[in-house]
Amino acid sequence: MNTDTGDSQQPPGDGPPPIRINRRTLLLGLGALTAIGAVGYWITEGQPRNPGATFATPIRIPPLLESEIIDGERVFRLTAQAGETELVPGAVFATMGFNGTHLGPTIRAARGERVRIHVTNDLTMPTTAHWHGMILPASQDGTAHQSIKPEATWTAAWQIDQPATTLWYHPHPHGQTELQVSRGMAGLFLIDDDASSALPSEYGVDDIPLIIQDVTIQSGRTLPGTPITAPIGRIGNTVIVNGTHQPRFQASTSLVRFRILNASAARCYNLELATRVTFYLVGTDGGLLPSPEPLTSLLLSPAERAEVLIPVPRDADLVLRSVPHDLGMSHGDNITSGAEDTLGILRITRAADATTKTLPVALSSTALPERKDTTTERHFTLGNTTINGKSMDMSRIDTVITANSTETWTISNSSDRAHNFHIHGTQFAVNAVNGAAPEPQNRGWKDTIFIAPGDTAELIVPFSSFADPSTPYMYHCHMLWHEDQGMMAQYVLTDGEHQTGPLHNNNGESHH
Ligand SMILES: [Cu+2]
Repeated sequence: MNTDTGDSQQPPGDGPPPIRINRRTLLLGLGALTAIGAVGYWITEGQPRNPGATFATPIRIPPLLESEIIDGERVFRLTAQAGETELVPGAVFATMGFNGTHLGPTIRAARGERVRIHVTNDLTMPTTAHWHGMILPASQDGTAHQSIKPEATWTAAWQIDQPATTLWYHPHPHGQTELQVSRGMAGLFLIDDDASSALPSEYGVDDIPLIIQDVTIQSGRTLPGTPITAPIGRIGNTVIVNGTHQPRFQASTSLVRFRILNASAARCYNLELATRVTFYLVGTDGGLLPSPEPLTSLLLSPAERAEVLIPVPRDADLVLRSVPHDLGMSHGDNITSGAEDTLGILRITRAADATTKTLPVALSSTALPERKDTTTERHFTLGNTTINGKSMDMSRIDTVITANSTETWTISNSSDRAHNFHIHGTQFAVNAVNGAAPEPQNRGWKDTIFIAPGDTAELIVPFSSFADPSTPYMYHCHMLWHEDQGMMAQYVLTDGEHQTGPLHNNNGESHH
């Protein structure tokens, strides 16, 4: 039995479905996948193993998106495309991406810059481009209210005014987000400022993006639209990172900054370095921490990001992996949701001539808002696929908020399913989880937080000055099947004088 695979023992799920599998290559390259599927459960409960130890494919690095300065704005161009990509040796998948057939280029801009991004849709279905974690006017946010029809182009423009961090972009079409994101429509959006240069910041050298997704290999069979077997959505059985199967990164420095994004539809990853080697959290969804926080594990639910520093000593051969964790559901639901899996993510080795870098002692971070700053308190209850008992209605405003105010949002998960909670147009602070101080990974700026069944999170949410009573922002579960099922609601920012509505769509213009 080959236990050095990065692949789990889940039953087949979906998306993206492989459309062609070359059986011979698959057998050569993946060895015992089918056998693992058959005995699966025994492995996780049984012998110790170290998936990832033999990973050998150099990890792909998404290219930086080129830009040009026009009239003082940094101008980018993205094109949504579909195609076929061999994500796993021998297995060709139907995929989607930006400026390519899978994933998207990394967008990079500095705080204070004005950016303008033209997004053209070459898909055969409507899409959108949402800038996840960005603080910007709702009309530029790229939700289903800014739909881009096939062959149309939509343009977003705003001034970046938030601290250095790792954001991302992905489609947000109502009911189709899981399909498009899990087929590969995801890219990073990096914001730089003076403070972030204290960290390793040479992109692709010592500043490495890790976009983690799971796909499903179905041993020679194509089964599009297989049923969902987990209460949190479709769980793949094979991990890819930046579109690379079984990746290895050869470090050319003794300290590497990884910007990790969970771009999976539903799977959560409990990341650790084998075996329990300390790494350092330096940034959360929306900014840097005051100082590096030593950790031995880190749970990332879909859409969450973490910036970590990993020391790579001489002769290092490290494995970043995901290990079993508790999503707070029943044992059976945890298992079908992948929480018992051990998965190799990335093997990290060091070049013989690597240069030495030292861990920074302090980072420059911005102060988080506090409960005493808030003027309004709201409560949200998460059901199986509802928020406060309601399902998404694009024509309904659920919450009206005064621009430039800070509110306390208390989110309770009253269902027996694990969820997370994402608020558009803001970065918030986590004041408490179940009445206690949050875990280190939730002590910085956040835009998405994991909320287990029975848990309650108290968020301090500052809202921007971008009042627009007719264009809503969303808040929703970022487990994409839940979101597509309608686990989403809308808020508008008003200046306190103007009433809301009628709702306005800012869709892309057609070419013809
Ligand atoms: Cu959910």
